[in-house]
Amino acid sequence: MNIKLYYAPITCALAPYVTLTEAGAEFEVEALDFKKEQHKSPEYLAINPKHKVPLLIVDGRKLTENVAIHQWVARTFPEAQILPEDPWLELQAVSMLSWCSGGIHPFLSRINAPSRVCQLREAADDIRRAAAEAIYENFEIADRLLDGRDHFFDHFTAPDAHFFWCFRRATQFGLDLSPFGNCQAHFDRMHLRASVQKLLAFEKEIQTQFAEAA
Ligand SMILES: N[C@@H](CCC(=O)N[C@@H](CS)C(=O)NCC(=O)O)C(=O)O
Repeated sequence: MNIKLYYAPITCALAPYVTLTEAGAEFEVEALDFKKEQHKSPEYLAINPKHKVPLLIVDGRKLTENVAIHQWVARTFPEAQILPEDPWLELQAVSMLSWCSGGIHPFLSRINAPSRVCQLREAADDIRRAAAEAIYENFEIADRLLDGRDHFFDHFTAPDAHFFWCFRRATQFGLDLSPFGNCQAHFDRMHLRASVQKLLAFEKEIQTQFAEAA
């Protein structure tokens, strides 16, 4: 099986990098330089008109969206238990992935680029403030879910990887995350995983390559 992950540093494509690694999958990574707008190049648009990462290509077939990609990883490498085995818990995990993707990520995107929501420059601070409030509300929920637990479920699963990315992105925006001690502890624990260490080393390597080529 030939697996290729289209990825860019910092982005939510970090999450499937982690789940594929946790699953023991052999995969190739195609890193895009967003600063050079490689995700909007005609070549990439021809593969993925959404101009987003992650994109997974499996034996020539394309799969976009984190929620679907993690499920593919879970089904393809069942022994890795990337999603809980129990059908109800599995759906709870899919629900959490959708929450990360649809309920948290869009607010992170607004903080990163308020002009995508409103072109008025004077609106930018308000958009960021409202998005930060939504992030805090969501992290409060996550903090309660993680109370007394190492992971969202009884072992590492895809929502841990996806939420790890959400929390990491929030740390990069200088938000006050101090009220979310359980999320912070989860974030610290995730850093100890071999998959995350591999990812962070890979990210650094790619960022260095991109900086040298700039
Ligand atoms: N719902 C998608 C979101 C993917 C997404 O928004 N990716 C961002 C990076 S975090 C991206 O590629 N943005 C580039 C763009 O929108 O042009 C998923 O969860 O896979």
